[in-house]
Amino acid sequence: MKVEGFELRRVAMPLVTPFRTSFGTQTARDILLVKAVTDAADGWGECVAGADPLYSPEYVDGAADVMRRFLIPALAGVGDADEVAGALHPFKGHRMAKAALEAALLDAELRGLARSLANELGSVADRVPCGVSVGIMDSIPQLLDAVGGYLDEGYVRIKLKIEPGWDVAPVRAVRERFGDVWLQVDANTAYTRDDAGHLAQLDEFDLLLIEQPLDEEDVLGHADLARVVKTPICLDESITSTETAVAAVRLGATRIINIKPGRVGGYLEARRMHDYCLGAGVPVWCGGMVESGIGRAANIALASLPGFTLPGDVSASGRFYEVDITPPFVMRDGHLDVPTGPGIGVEPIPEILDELTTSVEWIPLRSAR
Ligand code: OSB
Ligand code: MG
Repeated sequence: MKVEGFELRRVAMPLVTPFRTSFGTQTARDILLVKAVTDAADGWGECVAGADPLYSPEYVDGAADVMRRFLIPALAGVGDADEVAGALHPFKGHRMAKAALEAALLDAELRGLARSLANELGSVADRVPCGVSVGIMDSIPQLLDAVGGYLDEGYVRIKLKIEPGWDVAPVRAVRERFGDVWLQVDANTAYTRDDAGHLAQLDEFDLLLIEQPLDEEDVLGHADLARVVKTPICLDESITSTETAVAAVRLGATRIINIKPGRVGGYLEARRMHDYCLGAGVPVWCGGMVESGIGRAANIALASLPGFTLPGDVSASGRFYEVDITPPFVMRDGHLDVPTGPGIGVEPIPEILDELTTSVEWIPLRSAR
């Protein structure tokens, strides 16, 4: 495959409702889409970096900068997606930017071969169960309304975002109202080691897991916390590679892992992490980053691998977007169908994409071949 260059496109997508987490409130996504133009086919990737470096050190303007300044030039001479991680390895971090470039090349390559990403990754299912991530609300009645609405739609698992001051009471209220639904919480690093006793109060609610209670660098703190709290700890932010996953599992810091392809540097690394976890008996689930249909399609493919035994933050397009840039993913019976077409199986709808686009930049590749 000869790569001619990459189009970097920014897309502004309003959310159906504000999404509040312990690190901020989002009302729209400023998405960086990457289109790889090759002699095989064009391919699409989505960069999941947020507008601000609040979830991870990456942010969307920084991702675009590192792509154009360092990453894309380093891809000159790369002939297929397998070679991307090696070519970009000298550059530290910036995994979300790297993941988007690799995803675009992988999509192009697979489209050229008329093979689906799901097949390529090792999919074993034709549909995946849908979980939903529910933001922090102003009041418990408002939260109960939102959760009730999602359960009526068919979501099979509820994740509540928590932070100090919004934890035990909302979890108790949801448990009391909705009975034994699959329920878990995500703190996005909002607690400290001193909160161990407080977090242990969540044990009585039979949660599937507590996601990333402490700072992302405090892996040891999670291991200590796991000896106080009975509910399984699941790391998100702390896990940036298969190597960090292995270390966290061995330390006893995490019993379950949230795999987000952007956070770990791409779908191929995500598969590697999955393979390790499957072998080690560590359940995994597919995280979400409020993706458009481009990233969502690829996440659904990943979530259909055999080790993804827990429902992911894999929701319908309508959970976040009134209008998606691809044909919307619609939930049926609490599940989404795994795309079967070439590559990620979906493409942007040109008129909608153009309407939501805020800038486009073409970066040609000076190929060494
Ligand atoms: O921690 O899982 C997270 C969204 C943005 C940043 C971080 C997280 C989230 C979610 C999202 O919880 C969910 C989704 O895309 O469904
Ligand atoms: Mg999380």
